[in-house]
Order: sequence, then C-alpha cells, then structure tokens
Amino acid sequence: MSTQIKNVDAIVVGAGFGGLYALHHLRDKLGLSVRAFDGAGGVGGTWWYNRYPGARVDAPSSPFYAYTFSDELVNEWEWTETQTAQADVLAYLEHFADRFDLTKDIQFDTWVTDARWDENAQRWNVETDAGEAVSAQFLVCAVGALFVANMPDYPGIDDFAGELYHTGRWPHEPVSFEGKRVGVMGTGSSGIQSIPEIAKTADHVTVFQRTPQYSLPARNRPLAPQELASYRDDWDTLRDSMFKRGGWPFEVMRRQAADYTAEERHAIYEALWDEGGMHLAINSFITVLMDEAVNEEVSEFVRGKIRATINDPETARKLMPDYYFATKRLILDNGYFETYNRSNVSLVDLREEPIESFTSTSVRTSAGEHAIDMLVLATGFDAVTGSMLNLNPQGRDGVRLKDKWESRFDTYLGTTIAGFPNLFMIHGPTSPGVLYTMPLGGERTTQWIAECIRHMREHGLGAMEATDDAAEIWDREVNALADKTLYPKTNSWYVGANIPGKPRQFLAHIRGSRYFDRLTEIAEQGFEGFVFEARRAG
Ligand code: N01
Repeated sequence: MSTQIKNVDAIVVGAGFGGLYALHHLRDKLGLSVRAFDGAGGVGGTWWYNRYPGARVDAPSSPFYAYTFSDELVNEWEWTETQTAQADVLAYLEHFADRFDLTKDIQFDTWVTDARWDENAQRWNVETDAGEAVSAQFLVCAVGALFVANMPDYPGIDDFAGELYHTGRWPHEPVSFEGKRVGVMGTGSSGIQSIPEIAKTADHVTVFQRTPQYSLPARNRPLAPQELASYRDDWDTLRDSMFKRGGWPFEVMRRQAADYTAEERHAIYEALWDEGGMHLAINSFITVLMDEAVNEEVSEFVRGKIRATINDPETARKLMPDYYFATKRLILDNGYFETYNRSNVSLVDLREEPIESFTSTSVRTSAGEHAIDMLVLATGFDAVTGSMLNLNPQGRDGVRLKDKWESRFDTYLGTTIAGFPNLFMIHGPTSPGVLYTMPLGGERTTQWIAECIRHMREHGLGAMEATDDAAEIWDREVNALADKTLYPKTNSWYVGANIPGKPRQFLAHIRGSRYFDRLTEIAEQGFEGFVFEARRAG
C-alpha cells in the first residue's frame, strides 16, 4: 500500500490527444505542477490501442486532425496522406510528447484505481495500481470517448479456442491471417476499415453483420508536398475557419434541396461521391440530417452505389442500409464494398440468421455452422461515458459517479459534473467531443479549463462546482438541439443503444462552434452556473 502522498496541482488521467495537450498547457502555459497517468505502455490513447489492420482517421485528416496551437509544430510535421494511418498519428503524438518534454511527467502502465474528493482539503486524492497515492487540487479526466471495449455476450463465446482479438485492443505483435478462416463481427468503422485488409491474406473471411452501413469512399491519396505547403502558408486562415466551422476548415454548402430539380440534386450527389470523404453528408443539403425526405433521397443514392458495386445480388441485398443516412457515425472506407466481390469473403446477416452459440471452432447461427480459426471483434465501445464510469470518482458526500449517472449522464457543459468539484472532463458526455475534430476540441476544452483554474487562483478560490440547476438547463438545451435532427431516432452508440441496459440519451452537442463560443462567454461573464468556495487555509 502507499506510504507517502505526493502533492501536485493537477492530475491528468490519460495520455492521448486530450491528456497530452492538457499536461503541456497546464504545466507549461499555466505553470502548474502536473502528474499524468495512463494504463497504456506509451502515449497515444486510442491510437496506442487501435492498431488493427487498416486503421486510419475516419475523417478528412491531414493536416487538420492534429494540434493547431503551435505554428512550429504545424510547419515541422510532414503528413503524407489525406486520410492519416494509425501508425502516422501515433508517430506524431510521440513526436509531440518528445518535443514538449512531456513523458517525464507521465507514468505509463499505471491505472488510476480510485479518485476521491476530500471536502476539507478541497483536493482530489488519487490511488494507482502501482500502490501510489497522489493528491491534487484539480483532476482532469482525458480518459477517452472510445475506450471501453464492447464484448458481445453470446452463449459459449468463451469456449471459442481459436485466436480472438478486439480491434480496440489490437496486439502490438504482428497478427497473421494467412491460411486462416477469419470471422469478423461488426461493421462499424473498425470492421469496415479492417475487413478489406484482412481479406487480402486470409484463406476466408466471414463477416457477421448486424446492421448494414452507409460507408462513403475515403479516396485516400498521397498528400502532395505543395498541398501541405499551401495549407501551412494559409494556416492562420484555416485555423480560424476550423474554429468557426465545427472543427474542419471546409466551407459547408448552405443550400436547400427544394431549390434544385431531382436531376440537379442527383448530379450534386454524384459530384460529392466522387470527391469522397464526408462531403456527401456535410455538403449536399443543409437539411439532410433534419428532413426525412431529403435524407431518404441521399440514403437511396448510397444504396444505389452499393448495388452497383456488388456482383452478387443476394449479398447486395443484405448490405442495404435502412436507417437514416449519417445518423450513425459516418464511415469512410477504402474498398469495403468491393471486398465482397472476392471469392474468399462471405457475409452473414445476423438479423436473418441470428447467432445461437459458439463452439471451440465455429459460430453457430440459426441457419448453420461457420467454421473459423480466428474471431475479430469489431464490436465497438461503451462510448463517451464508459471510461468515466470505469474511473468512477467519488465526489462530494461520498457519491460515486456510477450512482450519479445511473439513469442519466448529466453534466454541465460536458466538462463538469455537479457534486464533483474541481473535476474536469475532456470530451465528456454532451460536449461536441465525437462530433467535432477531437484534437482541436481537446485543445479548446483544455484552454477553458485553464481559464477556470486561472480565475480560481486569482481570486483565492479553493473549489469550483457546477450547480444542479445549471446542469438541468444544459441537459435540456443539448437535447433540444439534438431533437431537431434525425440523430436520436437511430439506434447508435451516440445514444448508447449498442450497450444493453445503457440509458438512452444523445451524448453529444451537435453545434461545436456554438458550444465553444458559449464556453468563452461563460468564462468572460464570471462563470455562470458555477458556485465557488474560498480557499481554506492549510
Ligand atoms: O464500433 P461501432 P467501431 N453482435 O460501435 C456491431 C471511432 N473509430 O469500433 O450497428 C453483433 O461503430 C455493431 O452492430 P450495430 C469512430 O468514431 C475511429 O467500428 O450496433 N454485432 C456494429 O456493426 C467509430 O464510429 C477510428 O447493430 C455487434 C459494430 O459491431 C467508433 O470509433 C477507427 C454486437 C460496432 O461498430 C466506433 O467504431 C475506428 C453484437 N453483440 C473507430 N455488438 C479512427 O479514427 C456490436 N455489434 C481510427
């Protein structure tokens, strides 16, 4: 057990994009003493774990899926592709940690096992699985929105004796598919990115699909040096646009579908499809995520593209998505649908042929037995809330987060929780988190947290806490925004529908730029919605 308590100003949990920046900013810009912990063996967070074949940023990335605050960093890092591969993102984060001398303040391979608020001392007491005790005035949770693996619970799955991997916990050693019959369960981003890669060398791939997906062509390509140079030359303007436009610098078309003929609309969809990336979703028509008829037209356009790609009509039928286009997290692929034309790939539709059990060598469905040597679970995560609940901090009056969040994930501004003073979350529930550019979101959230801390220090304050009223109003506001869209109507991880028993709640703020303006206003106007306690002596 721990013997000596180490005191620092702030503890950061997590060393991914958010945690690394928090450590840098709070330590080097605000002058705090900071200790960071991560259960992984190195920096990177999600990029340390998700090293499955084909893993790439599932958004238009280079050079925008990166930190924006340092011109030097922007100018010195050579991005090579438009859709950055996992190894390159990880190398970038390792470079970032070296460049800003961060690793000396991070303890890797260390899990925070407990975090308790001490009301008298106005501090967080943290314990780790290394037997240490650390105390800090501030606890910054950068624990990752997509971290806690969702492991399916089919009868007999533990009896499966072949190789078993989850894409979100991929081994660091090479995994060979050669000569193997591989089952892949799950067709979200991880499944759709990995299936074409696995199929290149596996003897056979059987895809177990529960929900067919809309996936758009990523059109990944090398990033020409002159293209990167032009981004750098124009960096100030681009960064400004990222701030104004939901995290990406691209101009969004604000056109209405009704102003165009059916033929013109179709030509628009074709052009956006050819352009690739997320353009069809964000640049077709302004109401695509609100108007069922517009959404259905785009949905049908994508279904047509899938039909035209797949040779076997029966496979094409099983691949037809039937939820509102873009209301699950959009997927960008590199040859996913084409992969079904290979002779070594077959598709099992779990809605027609549910899984009944596993044996040591096979998956048994209602229609028969599928022999496999390896099972790849691309079944996703207990998203947005899972890792905070894992940490399960204990706030005021001994209340644990698991109890506080039993039926609703209430926060104030997605960064703080009533009853948990001086605790801040990066990408918490009801922040724009997963709908925004995550590195930039992490930067802006951290800068706001730093403003809170600066304010407290300047005014001799010991504790800052959201009020219940503010949290309630915030919850209503975030929901009202989401309810104007089709998002909440779809069963997705955005609403927690992928985890049996999880309370249904839309977990993201859908207007990133408005959200960050609001954070700024709240700081400028004296932190409305928070109560402060004076700093106690001692
Ligand atoms: O997980 P998902 P993911 N039986 O939840 C199915 C980010 N990401 O890891 O749709 C059978 O999207 C489930 O079916 P259904 C990105 O934001 C980023 O792919 O729930 N199937 C679905 O098909 C992404 O959105 C990057 O019906 C089961 C799949 O498994 C998020 O992470 C890369 C099942 C899970 O899809 C999550 O993506 C990858 C069961 N019991 C991911 N349970 C990069 O940027 C679940 N499924 C690198």
